[in-house]
Amino acid sequence: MKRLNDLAIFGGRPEFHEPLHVGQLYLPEWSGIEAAFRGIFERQWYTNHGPLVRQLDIAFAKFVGVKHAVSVTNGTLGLMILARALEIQGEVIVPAFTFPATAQALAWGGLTPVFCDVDSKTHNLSAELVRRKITSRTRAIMGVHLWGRACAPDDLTSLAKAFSLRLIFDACHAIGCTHQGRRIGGLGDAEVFSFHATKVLNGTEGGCITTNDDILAARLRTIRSFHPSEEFAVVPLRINAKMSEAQAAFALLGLADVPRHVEANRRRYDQYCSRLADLPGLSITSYATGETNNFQYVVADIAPAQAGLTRDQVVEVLHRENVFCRRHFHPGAHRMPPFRNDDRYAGLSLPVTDLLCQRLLLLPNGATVSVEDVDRVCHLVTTILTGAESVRRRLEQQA
Ligand code: T4K
Repeated sequence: MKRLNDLAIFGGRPEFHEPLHVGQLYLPEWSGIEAAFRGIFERQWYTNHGPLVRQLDIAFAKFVGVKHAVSVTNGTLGLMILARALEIQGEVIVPAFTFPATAQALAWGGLTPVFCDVDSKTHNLSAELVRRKITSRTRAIMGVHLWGRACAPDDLTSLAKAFSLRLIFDACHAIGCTHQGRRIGGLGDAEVFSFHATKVLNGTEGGCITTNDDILAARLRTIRSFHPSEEFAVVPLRINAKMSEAQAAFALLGLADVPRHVEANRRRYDQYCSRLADLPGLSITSYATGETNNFQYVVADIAPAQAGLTRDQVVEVLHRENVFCRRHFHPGAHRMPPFRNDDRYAGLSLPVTDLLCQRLLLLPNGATVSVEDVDRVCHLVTTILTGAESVRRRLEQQA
């Protein structure tokens, strides 16, 4: 195991020969992929609502416990067409502390995101923060279940009702996660999941909108395609947001594996928590004991005054060791184009978002991260933080 002077910033060899990424893939068994693709080739039916997409719509609705699941090309398109299907126009309150797709999907639909700060403990919107942003122009609230933690669904539902607002959730992090013991997916008017390659359930790319509203589901199914087989409702505008059979094949195989992957994620998460428990200035984001999380995200908070290093300095040293931990999310969505150059957002103060953007980092987790990998990453982090002063001096010399 490395000592301080063996770190790559001091001239040592990187701990990992190959990059260790945060977004590790959850690959299905090769035999399953082969069988699924044989079926696709034999049917010669690649897209346009083939049998695998239909099967996935049914299977994911059952998995989540909702009436309807509408698979789409990816989560971003899911968010875009959901806003369109609900005919939302005007302002939508969203957290700034999220992946940029959340807010940019609204902008694509001609909507105006109103950025809201998040709670420092949950990293999510709270009803109190949202209430302060509601004006006569507000039409909807879009919560994000960040790190798979439910985004105040009960309070936001009451608030949305009181102000006659639409309530939708970006559930892209929340596959398999629960709120009050029930799987996330049936909250608000509808929820949107991502099946991106790095997600615990993935279709390489992909996404899915879930809802209990029959009329909304019919509109979504019509909007997602120009293909005549999918006309269920009269809608003003359609788009090609179809999922392909190849994507559905991966997602169906992955769906069966979710419990196994979640359990393995949880073991690695626990390992990080116990190995890094006593480091001053570092804490790992916790998940509610009464709920299920997918443990995909191991989120470390670096408090610079106690740790002796900033989050960015820790990230730099880990990158030099080939550990590609991520600064999610940096910067906040409000500080990215197109919003950062928009006068309407000038002077926006979101102190918790800005703080989290400076302090959080994601550590590697996922199917291909071994117990030994976690041990080595934890050892590196421990070496870096216990030698914080020397590390900082070294980084300053190299700057
Ligand atoms: N809302 C929220 C809250 C979201 O988090 C996301 C997506 C969305 C909406 C939009 O959903 P989608 O339209 O994407 O379905 C990744 C994912 O690309 C993104 O889907 C995800 N959230 C976000 C949290 O993470 P990046 O830019 O951080 O990571 P990316 O794609 O570069 O992958 C991370 C690392 O994983 C890479 O550096 C290398 C490794 N990797 C990645 C891929 C794709 C592999 O080893 N193999 C691969 O095939 O966004």
